[in-house]
Amino acid sequence: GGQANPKAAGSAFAPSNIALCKYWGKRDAALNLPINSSLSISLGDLGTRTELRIRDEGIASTSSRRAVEAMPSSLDLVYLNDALQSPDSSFAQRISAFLDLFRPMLGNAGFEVRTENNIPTAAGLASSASGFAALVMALDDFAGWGLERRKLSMLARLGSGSASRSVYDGFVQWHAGTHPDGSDSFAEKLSFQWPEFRIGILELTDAAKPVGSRDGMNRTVETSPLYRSWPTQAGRDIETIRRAIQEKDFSALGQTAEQNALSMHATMMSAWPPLIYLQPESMAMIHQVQRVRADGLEVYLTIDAGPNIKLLFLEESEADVAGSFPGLKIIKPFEEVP
Ligand code: 2P0
Repeated sequence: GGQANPKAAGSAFAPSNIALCKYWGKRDAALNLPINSSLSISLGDLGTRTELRIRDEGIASTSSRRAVEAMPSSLDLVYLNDALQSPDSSFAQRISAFLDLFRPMLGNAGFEVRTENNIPTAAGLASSASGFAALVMALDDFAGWGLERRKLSMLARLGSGSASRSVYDGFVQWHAGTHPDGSDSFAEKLSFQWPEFRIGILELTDAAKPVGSRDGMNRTVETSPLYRSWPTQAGRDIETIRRAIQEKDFSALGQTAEQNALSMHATMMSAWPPLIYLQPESMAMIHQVQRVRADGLEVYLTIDAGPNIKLLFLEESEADVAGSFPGLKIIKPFEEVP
């Protein structure tokens, strides 16, 4: 019955986020503790909605029931955009491994997890960030824990580092912390609104990235001679970006975010074997951003561990930016909060 505690089902939405000062490198792989603090902007209503219930309770349709009976050995049933995922898939395995952390306190049951992404799952638009944030919040809703945001952020971090930032809207800072147990490594919302802030997403290619972020950052920390300068730069950049947000100094924000992203890519490229996430289309776009900026249009870019480019600009430049970059998807992070 639905009156019992825990609830029959828990559900939550979490936005995706894009870092302006990047998280790159861990000091603890098991707890996802970062070497440097990072700062992001959440993407409003673009993200993940997740629903969670105990498995086998109230399976509605016969087709679902048949699908379930076909895989009796799996503990959890994991759906992504309505499609049941194989328990051998890395997607289902990461979710089940995460749920293992909470199972003992929730009756050791298997779960049915339904997750819907409204962001393109393409390279570089992190769905693990919104995914684990939504999963933790759905668990909290299901179990009736009523955890404070800071705790939700720390739990989401255990699923994926960047997920620690996706439990909030707007600008968010993830404090790296120094404790080996992670008790001071959580994200916090920066209270500044910037309604004119725009993000443009260019999906250049949906080619799967050759190396995931997780292995990529470990390889960078272990082998890149440039990585030793990264924590210092990230520390400087995050302060500059914080100040720029506070003072609404878009030029300072854009310049610092672009330099931060390209510096991260420099550490990736100098790893061995080299990590080159940029594709020819990415390079062409980087040069085009420089060209239009030289022509007086104030637009900056950021790039994650993938080939796609994200543009940063203000509402006043929206028409010109859209004209210069056909196919651009424009996100208004402060106007699309659900
Ligand atoms: C970020 N990225 O700050 C950086 C920039 C990619 C490039 O956080 O191993 O999926 O799960 O902690 O969070 C992607 O890494 O890695 C990421 P894990 P995660 O957004």
